[in-house]
Amino acid sequence: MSKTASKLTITAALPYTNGPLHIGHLAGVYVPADIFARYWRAQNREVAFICGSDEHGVAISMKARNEGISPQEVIDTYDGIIRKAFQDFGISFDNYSRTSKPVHHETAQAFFKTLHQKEVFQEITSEQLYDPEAQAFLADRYVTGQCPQCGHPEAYGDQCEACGSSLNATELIQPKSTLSGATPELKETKHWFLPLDQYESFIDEWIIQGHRSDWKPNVYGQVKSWVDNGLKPRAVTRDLDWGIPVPVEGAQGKVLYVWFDAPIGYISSTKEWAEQNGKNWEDYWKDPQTELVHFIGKDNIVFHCIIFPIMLKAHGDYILPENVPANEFLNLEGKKISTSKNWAVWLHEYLEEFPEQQDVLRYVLTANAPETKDNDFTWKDFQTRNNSELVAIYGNFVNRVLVLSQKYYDGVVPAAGDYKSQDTALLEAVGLMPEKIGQAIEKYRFREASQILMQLARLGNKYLADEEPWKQIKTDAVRVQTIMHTALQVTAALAVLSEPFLPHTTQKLKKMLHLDALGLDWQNIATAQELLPKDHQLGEVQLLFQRIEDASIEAQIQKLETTQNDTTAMTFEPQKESIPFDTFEALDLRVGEIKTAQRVPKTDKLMQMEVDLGYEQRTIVSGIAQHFDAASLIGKKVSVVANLAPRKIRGVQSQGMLLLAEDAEGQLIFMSPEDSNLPNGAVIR
Ligand code: B3M
Ligand code: ZN
Repeated sequence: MSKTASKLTITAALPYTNGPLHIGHLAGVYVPADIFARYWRAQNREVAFICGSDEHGVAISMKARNEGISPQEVIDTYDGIIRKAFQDFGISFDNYSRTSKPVHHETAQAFFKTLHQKEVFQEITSEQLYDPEAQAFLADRYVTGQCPQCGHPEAYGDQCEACGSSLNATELIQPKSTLSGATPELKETKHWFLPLDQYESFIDEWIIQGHRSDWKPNVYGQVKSWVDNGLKPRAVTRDLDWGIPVPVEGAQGKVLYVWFDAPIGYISSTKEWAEQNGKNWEDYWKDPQTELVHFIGKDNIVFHCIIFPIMLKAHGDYILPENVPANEFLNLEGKKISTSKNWAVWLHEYLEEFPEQQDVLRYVLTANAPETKDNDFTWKDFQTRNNSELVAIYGNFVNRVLVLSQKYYDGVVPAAGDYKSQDTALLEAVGLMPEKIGQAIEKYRFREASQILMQLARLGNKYLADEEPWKQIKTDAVRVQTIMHTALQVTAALAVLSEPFLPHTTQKLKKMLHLDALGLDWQNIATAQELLPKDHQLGEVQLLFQRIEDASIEAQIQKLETTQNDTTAMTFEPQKESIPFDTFEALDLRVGEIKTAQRVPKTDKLMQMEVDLGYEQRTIVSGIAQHFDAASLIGKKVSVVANLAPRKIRGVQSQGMLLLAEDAEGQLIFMSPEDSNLPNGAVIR
């Protein structure tokens, strides 16, 4: 069956409504997903491009807590900001819903009930982390600690963003409540666990044995490492007051884990859309002919390749994703994008400073997309690609063709005379473009596809420069008619093939070419040479792109530096709840001296050190190996939390914690005692 005969369900990760969107979101998820959706629609395929706001979870209730407002006020604010950003950037969802809607609550609760009735869950009463100060169980972002997999010092209770691992909070090393800073206690509570371990062979057969050769190596590799490490049961309920109530007996006060409910948000958003458009949502989620593709960032791979597929498999009547082309991360001017440090280019701010230039950002983020490795966005590269590609090649070519057509023929397409070899060579090259661009898009290689499109503009630009109609017009008007007729065909092809990448530009270009009257599609370009027939009336000419000057780039870089260092603009980690003096007194802080240091084998972040406390030597493991080399640590005076209960970290018994802070560049700095004459063991008060 031809690909276009089957339906295609495309999902894009549901953004949390706890903050605005930045360029990393567009580059990682939404622009590639939109190119994919627009492309397949252009092939006349039935597409459901689905997304919505992810409105539960601790990230939102924490934001509400920190700002002293309700979670509902938080989600209403950011749902509006995010929706507008998607509209402004032409992200063409067929439906953008929100998981706070009743349709989603009903869908997620029904899904949970089905699994419950099929006795899929393990109902386990176990000890979970509890904050005695805040009197709350510590789920997900309510607790941080060292990742047991990679040693990242700030892993969350459910996930480590550094290595992507999905965690149970009790696995965290030296956990700490983000509500009060207290060290959590263990307290019994009952949760419903999804027995991922029982579906290990399913995942193994479906992905690993299925040799998903068309899956990106970074995705396939992550899944394989989790299966190799062995899948463990994961709690899919939480003791939280913000979320979807668990719809079964004995679950009072409990809500669905946000990563259980959120992927079901794709289904409820499809339901909502289908109902509004007289369609059957099950055609998009249960028909084995339908293809399902999830667009996400790499930190969401475990949820979309393991947990959600197991939920769908356990439910029994859903299709599974055909592909999950997760992108890596986009950095900004050489550093990780950080919302807490305000090191980001916010979409709503971009549009204030570069009005009507959404396509420039879409193009640059596509041409530079982190498709197989983390990549870097720099304002200089943004300016260069705009000025030397969009303006100097694409825009310049189109503008010259249309201005000359106005000048020579009053904007009416001239008939072609006899073609020369260079004319037919160009038209043949144009005819191959739909296939070349389409193949790249179908393989999720959007960078490559965008450069093939730019190559088309280059060919047109070079043809015009070579043929110099503005010179030949004086001596051979008939030849110039053929040249201009040929060049106009290229502008028509550009207009149609640019649509997935540059939707706003395409609208302008189609208007200038009066293209809508002709109803051209990708197939026309592959086969016909007469895209714009003779006597076709062209429209008003306007510039498609404008140069970006150094000053505006400098201003952006300056703005980044200022807001990053400007304490007023900068958002700090929320200060923790105040603690009674005796909680502080319970801490025993000492001066220590590092005597030996070596990296913990098979980890890239963990350093094992022998620290002299004067009265004894301690073995301490710390996630600092990427910030310091072992040799530089020897002899360093450090501040040590000496009375921390020992913890086993990757097989090493760690007896204490070193105090460090992170500077604005993300570099860890020791909170070292100034005076190195302080004796080891001296108490820090
Ligand atoms: N809300 C995005 C994130 O992890 C998360 C995606 C849900 S997709 C179902 O930032
Ligand atoms: Zn980790």
